[in-house]
Amino acid sequence: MPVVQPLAIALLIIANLAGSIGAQDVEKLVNRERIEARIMQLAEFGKNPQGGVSRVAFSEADIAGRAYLADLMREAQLEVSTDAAGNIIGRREGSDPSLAPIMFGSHADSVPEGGNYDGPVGVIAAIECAQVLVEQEVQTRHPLEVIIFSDEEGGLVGSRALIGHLSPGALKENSHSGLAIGEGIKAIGGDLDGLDQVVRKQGALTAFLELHIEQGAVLEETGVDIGVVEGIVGIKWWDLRITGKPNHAGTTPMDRRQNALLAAARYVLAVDQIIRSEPGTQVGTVGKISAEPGAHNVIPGVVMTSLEIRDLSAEKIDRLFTRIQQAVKDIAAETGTTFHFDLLDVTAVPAMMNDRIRSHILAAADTLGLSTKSMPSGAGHDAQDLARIAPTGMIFVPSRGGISHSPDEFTSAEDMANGAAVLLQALLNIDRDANGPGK
Ligand code: HGY
Ligand code: MN
Ligand code: MN
Repeated sequence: MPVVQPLAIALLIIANLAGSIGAQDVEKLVNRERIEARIMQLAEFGKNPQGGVSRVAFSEADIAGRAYLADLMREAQLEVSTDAAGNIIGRREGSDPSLAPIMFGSHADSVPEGGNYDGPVGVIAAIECAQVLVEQEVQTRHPLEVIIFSDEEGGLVGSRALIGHLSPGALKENSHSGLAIGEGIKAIGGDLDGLDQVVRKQGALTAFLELHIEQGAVLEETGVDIGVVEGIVGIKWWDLRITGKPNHAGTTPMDRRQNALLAAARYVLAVDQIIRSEPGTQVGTVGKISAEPGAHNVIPGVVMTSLEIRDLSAEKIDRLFTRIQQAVKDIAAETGTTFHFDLLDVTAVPAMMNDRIRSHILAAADTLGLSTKSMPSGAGHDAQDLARIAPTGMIFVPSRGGISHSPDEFTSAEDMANGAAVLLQALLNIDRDANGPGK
């Protein structure tokens, strides 16, 4: 994979900066070593002995990691604040206060037993961009806002609050930390009474950019440096309770059981079969399951499990769910059980990225001599919320082996530096785009 040498990155960005702002000093630009060191330092917060991290939202590790990142923001001379939803925002004024800010960032919370790069690459790179601009004494026209969204992994909580879609019901949903989301927001310095102050309306931002690891294998397998995201899938989550009848495992004949776990097994197979039965890139997952009372000699009376369906089309998600509901009706009748789905209020709608922003990202990568591929995102991201109020773009860098949400998640320092350089170049392009979204 062609690795653009830091010096080449520096020279190319300098040419840009110099063209618009003045002579610059080479080695201070996108600093690959600094990015890697900061990723590794952040990885210490919630570190797992087997590798990777469990820095789940609202945990002590999350709180400590957020404090570390806020300090890095201050080092980059950003004005740091935490909004009522717990989003951390580092702001830097532009030369034209009449312009709406360019916002860029990602999340720092992880899934349980996750990796060190999902979220942090976008956050550390965003801070790096701010730091480079300060070091180069470059002031953009637009104000800049670096953002660390709260609880991305628990349902895009911080970004949904920012667009005014965090419902009271969502605040009651449980988070991986064990706290209800509302309690978690308070634990990280948010204020539930101030959530309406968090909301940004259409037009409040010139653009939003997010750098993120691909979390898939396309870039690595095609040898491409940068992914330019076309659209982000919609995601729906359900909890499912399957109720049968607990009974003695020794004295209950096989044909007289109402076995909730047998029904669950058939449900899992049905989901897989239905999701695979249609052409397209949809995915469906049963990720959680527990059987009660959970004893060798008791026929399970209750199973608590889950369902997640993702696709670029919201209509297709609903159609597939309807088919699954039909299938479970038959399973319930044949096993003497009942199924109850509960749609969680933490779903995300599909979002297409902004063409003009995508063209700035493509031009940025081209300026830096990096190869690009336009592609959908199978993972959900805060960018899909921001796309509902601002022209939005996403930049992907390769994930080794396409692995993510795992201790084996890895992205090389070179790829992280490439991503940060494209992020910086793209935001400079947007800043100078006189006919752009923010003028
Ligand atoms: O689940 C996702 O797609 C994202 O990593 N939150
Ligand atoms: Mn994730
Ligand atoms: Mn992520």
